[in-house]
Amino acid sequence: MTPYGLTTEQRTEPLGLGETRPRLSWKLRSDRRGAAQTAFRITAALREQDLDEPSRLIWDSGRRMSDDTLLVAWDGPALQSATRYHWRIETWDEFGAMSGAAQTWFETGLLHRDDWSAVWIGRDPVNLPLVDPPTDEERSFPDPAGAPLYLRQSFDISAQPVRARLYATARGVYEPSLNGQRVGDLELAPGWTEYHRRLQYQTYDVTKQVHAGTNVLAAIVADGWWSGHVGFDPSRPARHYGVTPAFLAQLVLDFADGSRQVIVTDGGWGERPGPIRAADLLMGQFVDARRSSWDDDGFQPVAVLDTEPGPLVAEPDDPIRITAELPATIVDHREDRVIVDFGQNLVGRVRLRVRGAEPGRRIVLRHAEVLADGELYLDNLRRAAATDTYVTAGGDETFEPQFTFHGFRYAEISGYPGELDPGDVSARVLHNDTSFTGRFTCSDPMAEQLQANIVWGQRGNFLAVPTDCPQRDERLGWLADAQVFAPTATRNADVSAFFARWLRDVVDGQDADGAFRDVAPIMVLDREGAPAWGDAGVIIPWLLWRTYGDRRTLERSFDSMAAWVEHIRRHNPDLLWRHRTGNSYGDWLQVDAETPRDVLSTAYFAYSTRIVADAADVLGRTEAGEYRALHDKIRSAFIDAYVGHDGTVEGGTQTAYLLALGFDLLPEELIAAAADHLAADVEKRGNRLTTGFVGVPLLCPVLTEHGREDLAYALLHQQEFPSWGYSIRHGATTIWERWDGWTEHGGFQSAAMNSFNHYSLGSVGDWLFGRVAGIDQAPGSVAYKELLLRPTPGGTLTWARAEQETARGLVRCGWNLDGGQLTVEVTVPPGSTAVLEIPTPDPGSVCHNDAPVTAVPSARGATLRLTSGRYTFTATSY
Ligand code: RAM
Repeated sequence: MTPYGLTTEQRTEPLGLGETRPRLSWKLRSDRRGAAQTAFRITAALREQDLDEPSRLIWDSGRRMSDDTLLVAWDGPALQSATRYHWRIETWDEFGAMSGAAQTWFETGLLHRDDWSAVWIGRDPVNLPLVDPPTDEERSFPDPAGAPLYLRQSFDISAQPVRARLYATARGVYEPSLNGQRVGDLELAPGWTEYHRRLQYQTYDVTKQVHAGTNVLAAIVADGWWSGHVGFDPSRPARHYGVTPAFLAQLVLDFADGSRQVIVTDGGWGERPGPIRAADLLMGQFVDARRSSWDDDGFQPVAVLDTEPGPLVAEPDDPIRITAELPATIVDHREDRVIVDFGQNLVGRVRLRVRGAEPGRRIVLRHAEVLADGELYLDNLRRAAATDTYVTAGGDETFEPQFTFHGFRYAEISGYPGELDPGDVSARVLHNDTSFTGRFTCSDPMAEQLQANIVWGQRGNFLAVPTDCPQRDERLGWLADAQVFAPTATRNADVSAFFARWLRDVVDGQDADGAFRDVAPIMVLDREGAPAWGDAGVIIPWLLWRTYGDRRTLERSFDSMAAWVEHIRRHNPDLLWRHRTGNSYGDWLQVDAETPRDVLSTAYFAYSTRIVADAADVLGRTEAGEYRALHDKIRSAFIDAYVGHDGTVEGGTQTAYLLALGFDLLPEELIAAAADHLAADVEKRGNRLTTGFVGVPLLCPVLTEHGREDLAYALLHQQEFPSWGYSIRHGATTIWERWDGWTEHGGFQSAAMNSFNHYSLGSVGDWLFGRVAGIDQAPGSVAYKELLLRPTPGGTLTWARAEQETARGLVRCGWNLDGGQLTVEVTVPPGSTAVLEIPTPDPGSVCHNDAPVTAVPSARGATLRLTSGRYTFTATSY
């Protein structure tokens, strides 16, 4: 049994950590039946080789008799800034034998305010227009704060440092360089947070990029979210945080003799405009390559903007990176323009190679998710120009914008000199670099395409914050979208640190009355959150606890979670949530089935209250009883107001039933009747759904839970409108915002709101893993300690399987039907146990490796209790 996958603060080898008591985790791997950790020991040292020297350890936890593997808090000496710590984990197995060891490191960032001596520099806002502003031709969009800043400073050092770190951030987005070479591989740093509350700095190891002699530290800084266009409000399109971008950096050089030299941003730096004449996240980038980047001419002294570094925090999660590059095919070629297809609706930008153009040729790239009559369909981008322009320098050149991103599958390239070779154009995919380790596969290509569409929606929209969409002038951190999709996201990737970080924005956005907002960071919409939107502030911390065992985030969020529930209670003394519902969106983008808003909101009120009660229990808070009692009262109020004696739920929509059933809001004796009403509605519509964002995550899970997996599968396989299959049949490679984004009968939905890359309706992914393949955890389990494996053959599938890297290790579950035989294969990681339900009409037929096993007959087959290990069972199939 070996430890692997070591993380510090849920990240692999983080550079520049801000937590003063970081939490250490490891996973376990073993093929042995019943493998489990019984004890562990953590040791830490300042140098890797010192881990082998007992006298040089700075921390030794001693052997702790514990099965903990998750988020064990640092208990060594107080951490110093800018220091690398190596730590090793040793584990003991169920026989008490030492079973394995592994090691890793983390490095602290600048932990204290006075570690910073850098000051903010930029262009004096008063003189902005004077410094070579972009011409009308260069600015493809209104209201630029000026061309991006090219900032630089040279410095001399007498020796090669043994260690060099750059700590940097921007008001805007930045790309640092040293001696003409780009530093790091981060994109759109510092990301987007509630900037006036928390601004993230990044840490770079630049030891190999500095040398004895004269060096030049430089950065390009563009508007980004700070001063560029964000959101959809035409009356306030840009400059949400500030008028002009700025830069803050500190380069720390440590020499072999123990001395240290620090280079900081200050009034001695120079600034001038460069080849990037305009750059904006929504609008695009304009590059005039004829202008030189960094030669000595024309640098003016910078303005010192601010001496207080402000609310700086170390970037706590995986940064944005380029994670893939997709090739293009040419789909249309006319005189002066080519349309290329990357085969996938994606988020990122185009990289283009140009050979032998004359200087000054203007190449324009426009981007679209879909084509209409062979041309780019641009209407749904609204105000987002998503246009990149390159003016060639001449020669052999490669263009790729770095301070913008687009949501697109197609690009139109005009002005390209000569014949475009498809090998000279590619799409580069951008997102927060969370590790995608989940897999779902099955015998139905359409269901596999659905899974691919879900994953691509996640990739494209986990960019700085969980966004609703990546292409139009919106791209906001909508709370409901995030909470309905979050369980699915955890299947596909490790999103623990990503969500924990974004939750801080959610909490920062809470108002004095306890209301969360609809979006975080707050942008455009500064009103109280709507039902199912604001509730994300309660649901996601709980999800992170359940999925990853992240108790610290739950603790930090608890008061806000309770305050949200109190906010609702205060304004709704009869416990039906009808007042202060913000911009109540209802079951957003449902089809032809309006769920009464108060049914939806009251259901969510109950659900959030139950979570607060459960969270209080976990945290040992005294409020648990009070919230449980409140939950019971809301539930009674819900039943009195909305539930009929025949199990009907007010409104009678699928979503009304799904909320009542899924959130456990029905009296025991009416559950079966309500489930029948739900099933009848699906059947009456010819196995069609009506659910919007709020209902859809519950749809297949609730049907399956109540014995109607036949209908859940019918919905999965449905290809008529509205369904996932309908969009796939019409070429979707991502999840659409609306079921009717495009239909045969109506063409495109209103361009006023029609994204083809929105993850919300992809929340069915949790069911693909959880029920189709069968990986879930028992109700009270944390971080998949007690697995509930329920492979569920159905529909036209002949096999399905999923793999998921849980916080404790790899879980697998899959099944295969062959003739009359069902084979079930599962992997349970060390330390976890599982309840496996094998769906068979004949529990006596269950065999393990051909030998009969005793399985307990249960309602839906045979139940087995498993310890860790890999198993293959067979049984008679239905
Ligand atoms: C639109 C988007 C978004 C949704 C809001 C209510 O802007 O569809 O995803 O959350 O409306």
